[in-house]
Amino acid sequence: MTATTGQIIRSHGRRFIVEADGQTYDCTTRGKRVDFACGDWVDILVQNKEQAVIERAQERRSLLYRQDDWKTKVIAANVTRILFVTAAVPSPNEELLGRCLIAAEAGDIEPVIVVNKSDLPETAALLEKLQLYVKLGYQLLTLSAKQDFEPLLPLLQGQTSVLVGQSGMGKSTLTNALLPEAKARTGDISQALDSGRHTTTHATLYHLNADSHLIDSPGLQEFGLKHLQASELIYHFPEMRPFIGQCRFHNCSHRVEPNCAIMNAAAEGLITKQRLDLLQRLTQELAPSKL
Ligand SMILES: Nc1nc2c(ncn2[C@@H]2O[C@H](COP(=O)(O)OP(=O)(O)O)[C@@H](O)[C@H]2O)c(=O)[nH]1
Ligand SMILES: [Mg+2]
Ligand SMILES: [Zn+2]
Repeated sequence: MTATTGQIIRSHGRRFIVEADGQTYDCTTRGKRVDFACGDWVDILVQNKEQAVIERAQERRSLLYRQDDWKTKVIAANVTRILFVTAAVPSPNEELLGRCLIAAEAGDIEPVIVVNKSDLPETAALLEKLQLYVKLGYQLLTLSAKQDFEPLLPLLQGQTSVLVGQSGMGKSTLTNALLPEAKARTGDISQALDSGRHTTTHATLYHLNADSHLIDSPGLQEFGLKHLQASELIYHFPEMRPFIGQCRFHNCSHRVEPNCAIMNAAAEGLITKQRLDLLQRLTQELAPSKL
């Protein structure tokens, strides 16, 4: 048996495909550990031409989680860029965008809001609504996956990117455009399949070129934020950072306390109501027993 190092390029449940020394190995883990993710660099012990055992993961640049009612699962490691794909149709869910930006800030991953389906006339109204996020300093790119996805290419170069967002926004269409050989499923059938139990923890890493990679995972439509502390949340809201430490109580939950600097700033119009609402909802979610 030989020890070597490789990268997980596919995960489904307990099975991992690792690329190492120009080959791929079907890997199991010691003690049925599942806390490895697509994108992880791992030390493996090669058993034969096809099989290996994952010994350990190397230090990660970042980690993204998926959350369901019961469990948090790691889905993608070492991602450097999150492309949040949205469109005017179907109806976009702004809560998901808000949560995605928190996950990105917390993981020190650069988010880009990709407004797809620019060919649809309803796009103008969506862009107006998203100006809030541009003012907060986030990058926004408008394109049509069907007509012209090229504006995306410079943003992918040199990065390990992941496309996230609600179903129906065009993630698979974009993936297909970028990787014709991937044949990600588009349309209604894929939505049914993607929401199935078995696919949600799947993830695949594709090489766009030697320095640029794309991780595709249906499970990343639902972010896990449970690994965050309620008290650190305001650090992940850029517009709230100037008010850190200015609340009357040092352990302020920014929900009910008098002289809360965050709520005062919202009352003065320096923080929008929807962002304050998001902070308060997340604070309650992350520390329900204390509040
Ligand atoms: N009008 C328009 N429709 C698009 C565009 N990109 C994708 N779609 C359509 O949107 C639907 C959902 O796309 P899909 O890629 O499956 O979305 P996903 O669920 O995010 O992977 C499909 O019917 C696509 O043909 C676009 O740029 N313009
Ligand atoms: Mg899809
Ligand atoms: Zn406060």
